[in-house]
Amino acid sequence: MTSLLVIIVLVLLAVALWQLTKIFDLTQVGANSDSSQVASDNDNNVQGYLMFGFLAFLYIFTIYGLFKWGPLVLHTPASEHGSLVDSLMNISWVLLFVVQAITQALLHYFAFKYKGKKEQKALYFADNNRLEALWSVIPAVVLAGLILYGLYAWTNIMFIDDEEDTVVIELYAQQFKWTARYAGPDKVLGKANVRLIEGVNTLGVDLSDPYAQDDIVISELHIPKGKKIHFKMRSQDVLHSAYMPYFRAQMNCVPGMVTEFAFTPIYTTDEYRELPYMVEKVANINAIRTKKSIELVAKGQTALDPYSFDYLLLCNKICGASHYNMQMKVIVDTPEDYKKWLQDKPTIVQEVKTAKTPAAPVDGAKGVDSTKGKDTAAAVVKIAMK
Ligand SMILES: [Cu+2]
Repeated sequence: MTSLLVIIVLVLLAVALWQLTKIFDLTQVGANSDSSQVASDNDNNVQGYLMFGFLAFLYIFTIYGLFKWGPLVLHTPASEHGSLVDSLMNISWVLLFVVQAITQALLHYFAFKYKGKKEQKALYFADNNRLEALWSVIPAVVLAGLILYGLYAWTNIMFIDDEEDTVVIELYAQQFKWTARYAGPDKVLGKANVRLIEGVNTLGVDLSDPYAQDDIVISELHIPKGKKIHFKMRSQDVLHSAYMPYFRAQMNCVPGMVTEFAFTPIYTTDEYRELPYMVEKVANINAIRTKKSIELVAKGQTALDPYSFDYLLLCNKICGASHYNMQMKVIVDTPEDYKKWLQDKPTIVQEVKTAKTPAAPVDGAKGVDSTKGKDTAAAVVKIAMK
């Protein structure tokens, strides 16, 4: 509502200004001024130099942006194929910069050089085959090169060898959370259907499917370093997009179909935290948070917790009101730690069985749930305060 009022006020101000200039023009009638609508040499000169001014603005803003926001781009990739994505991106950037710098300079220089002059007539020619061939062939060759390299990168990244020993994990997207399902030792995910969703079986796993017997459903994603992780994505409701920026991985999650992406992590979470650039980044973030905390405490509010780096699985498709907070922590373990973490996890079949067995009326049993609720409530309050 406030923004609407601001827009209305701005529009009214603009109208008022426009009317004022009209009144000013009227007061000038009869004075010795040039009211002709045809551009004079002087007007053309001004326009010519303004072109150069705009060119300078473009260059200065580009250089400023490079220094100001350049360091914010993603740094060291944490997956095997990540460097391939990065080099494709970097080649595209370099090409864009070079082409942009040359074409903008030429465009604005010629606009200045051939600015209108009295008594000067424009030379007319219908076409020039050599020129047209030149400006068609060069972009065509460059673009074809880029596209071919992109295709080569894409097929390389998307190729999943069925014979290869991979960890198969399902990423289940729904408004607004992620759930992971591990395929277990048989490396095959059991069938699932939305119609089978009931109680703790939140992913609708078909519990009668032999392949589903060893499936494990979990809300925190652990993956082992150095092993290919084969993700299969599903969505319960709308389009989501599984985005793991540090692994240079992104894939849409589409209701009614299974999409896939596979990558091999090359740094454990702990190793990535120790990378010099990350140490520096985290120190910077924490310096900002400390400063903010001092302000918060002065106002009688709670201080912010210090930040530590974690890989995240984010949703990269605007899927609703809480889209911004649709995320899951991804922890890359050493293969040994991963094994240890996974070994005592109950399968979904066991979980459903436990849920169905009538629990003895012990006070503690319900207590667990209520604390969980409190935790979530506390988290919501924290987010709202941020
Ligand atoms: Cu989403």
